[in-house]
Amino acid sequence: MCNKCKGNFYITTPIYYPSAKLHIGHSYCTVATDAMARFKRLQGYNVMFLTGTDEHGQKIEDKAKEAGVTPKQYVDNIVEGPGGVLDLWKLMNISNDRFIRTTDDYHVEAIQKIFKKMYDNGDIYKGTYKGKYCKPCESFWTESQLIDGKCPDCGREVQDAEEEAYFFRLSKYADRVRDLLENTDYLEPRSRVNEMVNNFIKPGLEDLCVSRTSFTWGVPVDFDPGHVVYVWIDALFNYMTALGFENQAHNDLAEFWPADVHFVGKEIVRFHSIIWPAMLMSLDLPLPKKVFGHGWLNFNGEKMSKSRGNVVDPYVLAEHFGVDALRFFLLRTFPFGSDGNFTNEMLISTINVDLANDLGNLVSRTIAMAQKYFGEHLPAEQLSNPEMDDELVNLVATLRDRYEEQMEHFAFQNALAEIFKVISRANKYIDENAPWALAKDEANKPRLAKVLYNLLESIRVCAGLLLPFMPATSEEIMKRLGNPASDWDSLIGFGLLNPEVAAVAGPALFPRIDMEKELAVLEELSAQAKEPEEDPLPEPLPEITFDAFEKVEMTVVKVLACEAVKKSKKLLKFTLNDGSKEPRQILSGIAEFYKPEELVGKTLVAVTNLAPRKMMGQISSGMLLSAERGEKLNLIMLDDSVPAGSRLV
Ligand code: ME8
Repeated sequence: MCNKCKGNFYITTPIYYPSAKLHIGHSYCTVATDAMARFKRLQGYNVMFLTGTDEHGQKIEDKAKEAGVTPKQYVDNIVEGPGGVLDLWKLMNISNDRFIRTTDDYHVEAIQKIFKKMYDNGDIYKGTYKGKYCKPCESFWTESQLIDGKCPDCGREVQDAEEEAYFFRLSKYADRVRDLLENTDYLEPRSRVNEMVNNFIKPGLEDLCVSRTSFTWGVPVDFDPGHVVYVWIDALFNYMTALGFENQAHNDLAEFWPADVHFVGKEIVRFHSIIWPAMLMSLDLPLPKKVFGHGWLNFNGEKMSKSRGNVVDPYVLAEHFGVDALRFFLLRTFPFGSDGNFTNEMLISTINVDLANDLGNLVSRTIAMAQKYFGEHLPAEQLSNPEMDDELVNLVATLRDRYEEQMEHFAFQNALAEIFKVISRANKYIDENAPWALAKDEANKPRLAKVLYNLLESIRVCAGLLLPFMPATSEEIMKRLGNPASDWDSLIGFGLLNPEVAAVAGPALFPRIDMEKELAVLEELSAQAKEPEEDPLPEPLPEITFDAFEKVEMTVVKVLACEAVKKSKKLLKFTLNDGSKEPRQILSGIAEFYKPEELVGKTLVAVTNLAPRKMMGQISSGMLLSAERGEKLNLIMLDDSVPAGSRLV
């Protein structure tokens, strides 16, 4: 640790599973972690901020096979390729100190040693795995853990699985883990403790299957070829291998372990609050000080996913609205511990109200007035008026304490609310003091100078505290104020700014967005981004004999006339030439797919030996053949050269 530092602070994000490009929901946790890491640096801590990618497992192996590349090529592209994870974090201004890939050699070797250690101490043993496996989640479940027979995490189908496997004695640590959860602040928010204890510990913790033999893309168990280490063991230990645990690649364990906090999404709290501490207990290692389970972001009330065509692509959003605005929106709008609903309207209105109106206007109005009334810099002669000034001055002077209190509890939304209370108060202070009126009389100049100074000093403190959220904006505002002090010590109290401050104007920090226009653009992008979802294949029918098939008479027919059936939205009435002398009448429920006039003259296929039946009071003698999948329907149409009455065989 450096002499001047307040202490060490180690913070992590979940390492991302690169099975698909990241969406804005994924960025949420990393942006929050970045804000926390920057806050701690601002306070004067020596920070280690780790993020990375979790690259093993069957899902990756399957995806690579589908794409016709090796698993390593597949993950390399998503992690390091253009528009990949590393590019995204660069774009989002993520200030991680380290990036781990679980395919890094040092990590793989360390995981092998860790697995062997737990095998040697008796906490990993060999047995047979019988149970259920959720492939997308890479999770094993017992029958009793399933919800309605499906994966309790994602609700998808699970498969039967049976194989020789290694097990970790999770059951042995049940009491110690329960004590950790119930009697310490290890897991937050507190509501997640009850969820873990009631859903997983009380029903009885079973030993955990920690190796697989049905695929190969994982860390091999070096003393038993054919087995690969369960992906969650591999993944969880990244938090320590990245610091040098069981490897020589790094050497920061003594400085940074145990971690101060792991930020994780709510669905992986179970892994971090039950399995992770149990494994650390098994190896007699210090436990992380805290796990914080944040909520999920939905989009327009639905789960985020690329296939839904939501504009949740962080690249698109950042290009349209700017990185800082996006970072700000994520942390200003949603309480970190709860779920939130992302909408484009909310994003635009937050930018317009908080950033364009409140912050942006405060900065541009104040600097414009300072330049207009005083030119290069404010004069040293300034006149206070406690009655007018004290409320704003006190609010600014004590802002850092209120902000810090919220930040220490990861309450980003509340910390920002404190800053924006000051920004609103400062805007009101402009109206109360009406600098434009003061400027009319030369005698008021010292008072006018003080009013503008108070505003510029308020802006400096707010911009300094906004740094963890909007690093580029904070820097830009400081630049306009002539780069005054903005370290932690300078952000408490009032009056540190040089009275003769030389403020420089610049373009609008956040231009106002035309809501209607921008929503239309996003709508268009959303439609383009939509990856069509395949309709599921229909259920197969039971087998029939050839005899049964031969009994179906399929005849080529020509449409002589076609009209809608009155009072029916679905039915069309066809008059058909089936090759016989008499025209045949068939009613078909396809009105939503075809206009009657476009079918006249077409050559179709009908089942002609179906018993006639009455529909809407009219006789239908047979059925027209069509192809159906999902919502789509196409009549079977033949080349018009095929004569009516031909039989399909
Ligand atoms: O879980 N809103 O990786 P992952 C908020 N590899 N957070 C979301 C989200 C949303 N809509 N969608 C995803 C893994 N996340 C493991 C972690 S750590 C040892 C291993 C969050 O790529 C999710 O909650 O599936 C998780 O915290 C993170 O993105 C990574 O998810």
